[in-house]
Amino acid sequence: FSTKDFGDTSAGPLYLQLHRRIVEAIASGRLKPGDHLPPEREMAAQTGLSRVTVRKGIEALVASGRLVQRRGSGTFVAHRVEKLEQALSLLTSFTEDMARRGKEVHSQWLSRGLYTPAPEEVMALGLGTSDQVTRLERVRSSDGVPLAIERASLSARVLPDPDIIDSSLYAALEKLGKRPVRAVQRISATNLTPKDADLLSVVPGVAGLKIERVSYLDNGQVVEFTRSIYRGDAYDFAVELKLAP
Ligand code: 16G
Repeated sequence: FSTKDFGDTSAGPLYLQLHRRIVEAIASGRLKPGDHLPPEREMAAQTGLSRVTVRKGIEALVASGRLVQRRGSGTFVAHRVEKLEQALSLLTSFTEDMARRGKEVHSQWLSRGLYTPAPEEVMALGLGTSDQVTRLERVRSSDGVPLAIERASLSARVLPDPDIIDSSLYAALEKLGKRPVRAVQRISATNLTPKDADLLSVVPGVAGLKIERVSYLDNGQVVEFTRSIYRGDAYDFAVELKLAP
């Protein structure tokens, strides 16, 4: 942008002119998802607008979800997602779901290791007093768009070495002969915390889905207890219903 782009008072308030220019730049592809915007001070110098006007324009774009602000690292063009229709009755993994859609999976590790279990992990996994838990915490992305934060807990007896997971947990379990065949899943609404919103590159407070999965082997043994936060605007869950008996 340059100073000659602004100043025509018949074109409406200056912050809306800036807003419009940025929307046009995104629509035309001049600004792409993930692009970093210059700091407010630099944009003010470039456009000849005051910092207050620049801030107002940016705030309006953040509110409408076109831009994302991450604490400490600045303002970015948001990733817009198409809704993914996801069948609820099939026990699939993130990697399998994305492969079926022809999308590439990327996982950012937040942590992984062996820990002393928390009470809810003891309950869900049916652990004994001296059992340890393997925790895997990842941000899962599809074609570069972060969609979910997954926190999986497994008994260390099922998965003693967290480092054997390459990209897919279910593929690793398959190799160990422990691929789950049944699961109970619970879904509830949540507003993303600032930290989770940061990890998913969306604005804090937007709708998210909290999904909990407990999966089992054929013999009834629990395999995983996974708590995930999914982007609320990215998924459309579908399930077939039968007439109640
Ligand atoms: C899915 C599961 C999660 C499982 C993961 C394994 C939901 C809500 N969660 O994302 O429980 O741990 O798949 O994926 O569906 P991976 O094999 O790609 O690591």
